Amino acid sequence: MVTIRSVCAHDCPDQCSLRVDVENDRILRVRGDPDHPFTAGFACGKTHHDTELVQSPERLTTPLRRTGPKGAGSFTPVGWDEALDAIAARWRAIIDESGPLALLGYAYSAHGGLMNRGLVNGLFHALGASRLEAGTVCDSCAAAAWHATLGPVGGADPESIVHSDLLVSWGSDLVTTNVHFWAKIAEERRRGLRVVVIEPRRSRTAKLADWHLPIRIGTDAALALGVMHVLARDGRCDRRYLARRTLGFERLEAEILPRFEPRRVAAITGLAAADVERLAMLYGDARAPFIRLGTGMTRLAQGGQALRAVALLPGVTGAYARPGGGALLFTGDFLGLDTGVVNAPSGPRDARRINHSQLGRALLELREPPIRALFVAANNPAVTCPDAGRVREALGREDLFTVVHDPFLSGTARYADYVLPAALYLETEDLYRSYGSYYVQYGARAAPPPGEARSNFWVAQALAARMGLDDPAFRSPEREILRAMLRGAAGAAAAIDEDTLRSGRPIRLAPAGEQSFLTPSGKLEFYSQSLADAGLPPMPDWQPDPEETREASRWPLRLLTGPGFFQPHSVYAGVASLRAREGPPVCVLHPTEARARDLRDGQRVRAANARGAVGLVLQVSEDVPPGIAYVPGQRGDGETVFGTVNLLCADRYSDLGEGATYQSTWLEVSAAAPTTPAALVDGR
Ligand SMILES: Nc1nc2c(c(=O)[nH]1)N[C@H]1C(S)=C(S)[C@@H](COP(=O)(O)OP(=O)(O)OC[C@H]3O[C@@H](n4cnc5c(=O)[nH]c(N)nc54)[C@H](O)[C@@H]3O)O[C@H]1N2
Ligand SMILES: Nc1nc2c(c(=O)[nH]1)N[C@H]1C(S)=C(S)[C@@H](COP(=O)(O)OP(=O)(O)OC[C@H]3O[C@@H](n4cnc5c(=O)[nH]c(N)nc54)[C@H](O)[C@@H]3O)O[C@H]1N2
Ligand code: SF4
Ligand SMILES: [Mo]
Repeated sequence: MVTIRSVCAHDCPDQCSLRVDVENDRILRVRGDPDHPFTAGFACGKTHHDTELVQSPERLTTPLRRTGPKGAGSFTPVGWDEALDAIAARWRAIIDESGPLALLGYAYSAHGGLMNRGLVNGLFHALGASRLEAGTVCDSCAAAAWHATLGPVGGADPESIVHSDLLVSWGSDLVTTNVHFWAKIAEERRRGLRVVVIEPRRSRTAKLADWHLPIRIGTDAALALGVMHVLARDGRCDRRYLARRTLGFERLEAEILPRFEPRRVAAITGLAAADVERLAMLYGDARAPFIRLGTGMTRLAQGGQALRAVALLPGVTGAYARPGGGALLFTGDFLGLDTGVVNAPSGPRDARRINHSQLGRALLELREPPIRALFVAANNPAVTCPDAGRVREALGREDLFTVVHDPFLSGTARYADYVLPAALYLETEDLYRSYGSYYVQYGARAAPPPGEARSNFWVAQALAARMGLDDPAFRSPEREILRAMLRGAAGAAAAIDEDTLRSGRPIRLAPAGEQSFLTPSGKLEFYSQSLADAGLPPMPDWQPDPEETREASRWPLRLLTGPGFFQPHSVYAGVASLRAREGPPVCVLHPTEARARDLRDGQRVRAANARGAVGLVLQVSEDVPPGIAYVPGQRGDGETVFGTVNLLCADRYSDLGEGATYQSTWLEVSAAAPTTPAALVDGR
């Protein structure tokens, strides 16, 4: 038996270093790496089961060609050469007839490696295809708000929590999605660190907090502005820091803050006015308060304003200047590796861009040229994209040539003309850059993939060869590409020693000193001229959203979306033990809402609105407030009673970053019919 050091490639801020026990090319065990300061010797409850993920009997082992109607899931095995030749021939014909913009191909985040994600995107970049504006289903709203406020810089180092006296988890369920940071927090609590959680439901993290503020969904901007109001009123702002490092606070103070006195903030947020005062006091008193920003508050119509307002708070008290103070959304912008080597090896600088969260609409509506060929890797849009009904309708287009590369027959793969079997990350080697801590690491391949499964990297190179592309990235092995990425590096990455990196040891590259800002002014921007120039509110504010108000008058419940603990999105759907631990796909209602509808815990229910319907199992719990239907994770049709939750969500954009707005969804929940009519399965 040998033990191989690798890196967890799941879409997760922790990016654990892993120890993988392997015998005769078979993975026996996956553990956390004690030699990584952040991983701290344990893998989470999901990845701990990655032996089962890798060895799942549901994995695909050969390429497949469709033999039945789209969506039906009937396929016949074919060889790689046959599949790749057919795909390349079809793409060439489409390019000849309609030009390369008629192609859309991408890899998304289910493999977090810079090469396995980047090279697939590089293939389509080089072909001049339409480009996916990726991340709008996830964090583009949060990122745009952060950028407008601090610029493209990484936030506070999570390891600086050793200097903090207050941790505010704002819109993040850390115990579920950032468990290694939570472990550090737990350690520091013994030393007196206090923990405040701001979030609508009693999440796992909220239950463990010193203080949980059950804020009304979508009102975080009002709370942050209320805290600023109190700090300014009580003379607790750091005026020296404000003058030195920030822009526009006087205007905010004169024009916006007067409207956010605690009584009004209480009415907006559903919290008590005394709680707004108390939060301001706690925050103002803290020497080094650390705010962990989550994307939870941004997945709705006015999410950008929310994150922007909260990210400004440490500027008011000068916490951004102190070790252990400040805010963390992502660390990812810190490195400066030359990722263009894989992402954009050649091809036009600009091409038509397609928003990920409006994928269905783009596939149905775009003209000149319409999208005629789609390639999807490491993403399951038929389940995880908003307005999944429209995505499915589009995937059902007879004239759309679809290829899906996935380790499993995902909901999306069922619609493909060709399905290509993917290797899982433990079967690939790659370079990883964490987005939740300041580490970079090279992960080795622990075992070969089963059957004929192949990595994203391999597929990108094989298709590039058939399409006549000869950029070095399409001809070189991983290690040469790694060298090229380092050669072109600027900033922190320029200091990386290649041999240390290749040895598989994690390398820490954290910024030193106080928080830097890379906005146009070089300061933290309470007032953003760039937002004003784009016709957006230059200062954070909170107003009711007219469309949400209309929806709320039509439907009694609002959708709250959150992370599944053992079933995040759909990537672990092939692990039977994790499915069992997560339990059936649920809709959680407060007892008063269940009683009002005469519904019982454990009963099958139909959650529906004008857009669609999903069949789930009811869980009755006081952990969610009245007026809310909480649906954790995005479980596929094979697991739910029928449908999937994104059939209910519109593809409307958030106020900043054109992100998804899952939580601007209203609905009703009722008893599901004992037998589900087939018409309901697609929710339309
Ligand atoms: N186990 C697990 N781990 C994961 C994932 C997963 O699904 N499961 N997903 C991975 C991915 S892709 C991502 S992007 C990250 C996400 O990680 P984070 O960005 O840290 O967000 P989450 O932990 O998902 O938490 C979002 C929380 O916000 C709360 N929330 C919802 N609306 C509001 C609101 O209006 N205001 C406030 N204050 N809170 C609100 C929700 O109840 C939820 O608990 O996690 C990654 N890790
Ligand atoms: N309602 C609602 N919808 C949401 C969210 C929400 O909070 N609420 N969260 C959103 C967020 S934050 C995100 S990031 C997205 C995530 O959405 P997706 O990107 O669709 O994530 P997954 O469903 O986990 O995984 C996608 C697919 O990648 C496959 N896969 C795994 N590893 C590999 C690999 O190495 N290579 C290839 N080719 N395939 C691989 C998996 O089998 C799976 O089918 O969902 C979004 N959708
Ligand atoms: S915590 Fe995140 S990075 Fe670590 S093993 Fe789990 S999924 Fe992977
Ligand atoms: Mo995400």
